[in-house]
Amino acid sequence: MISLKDKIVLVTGASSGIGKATATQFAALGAHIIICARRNEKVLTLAEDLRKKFNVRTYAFQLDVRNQKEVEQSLNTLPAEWKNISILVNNAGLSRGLDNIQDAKIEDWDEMIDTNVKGLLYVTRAVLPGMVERNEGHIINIGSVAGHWMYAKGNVYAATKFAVNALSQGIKMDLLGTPIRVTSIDPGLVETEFSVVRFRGDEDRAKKVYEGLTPLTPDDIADSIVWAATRPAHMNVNNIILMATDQSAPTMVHRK
Ligand code: NDP
Ligand code: 8X3
Repeated sequence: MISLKDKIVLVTGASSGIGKATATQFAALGAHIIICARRNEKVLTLAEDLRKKFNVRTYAFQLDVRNQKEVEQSLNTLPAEWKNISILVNNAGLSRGLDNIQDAKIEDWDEMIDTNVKGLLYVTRAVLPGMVERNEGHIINIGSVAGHWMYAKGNVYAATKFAVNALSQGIKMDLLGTPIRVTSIDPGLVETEFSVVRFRGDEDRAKKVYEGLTPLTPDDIADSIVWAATRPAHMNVNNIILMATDQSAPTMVHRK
């Protein structure tokens, strides 16, 4: 097992849900944590909490992963003590809407593609050269069961997660011969702000997604991320698909 003590871990989209739980679990194991999201207050507060609770160093900043210049600028100008990122968790992502393709809003497509695919690429492109230079690193992408199974009206969101799956495979191929590892963690239903964001603040509609079933929790996903990150160096966890016991496919769920 690899120790996480004093490793530098960057988690994108850490203001909520899976990203927040992941940053917390890495800090609990002694890693120093870089976190970012658009809601700066939330990442600043989390950074402060983790520093106090786990006695690790933390560094938080505002970042919209869709803005390539901002991504490049913020990651290329990290203070020297933060430059050697060992683990990158590409978690920032979202879904917008649940509509038939013929009715969907073009801006929803743009937002999902720009965040889930292009944002992940921009952050990876900014961090990976340092890993290659130091001959050390692990890229962990958050995909989805929607990157393995289509579902009606999941069209563009699922397409972005199929793309994440393809990128995880492709990045691993491009890094063959280096010790850098690449993992895709692909969850089913996890209760976070995900559905509130998908339905643009409609809390009632969001709650219905998880009604009568026991969804996964952000900590369930963080556990699997930490597990993949702590395997011995010769072992690459390519992909973990996780579902609630009450789920068998994206829209096939058991409700009490
Ligand atoms: P949340 O909505 O709770 O968290 C999403 C995080 O992504 C927030 O911190 C948000 O921060 C950040 N984010 C969104 N857009 C941007 C952006 N443009 N720039 C920077 N950060 C951004 O949802 P989850 O925790 O559930 O989602 C995390 C990941 O898990 C996503 O990739 C999602 O697709 C994936 N996933 C979620 C599942 C679920 O059922 N919940 C299942 C499978 C995968 P902010 O708004 O402050 O920028
Ligand atoms: C989120 C899970 O099933 O809503 O990636 O697409 S699902």
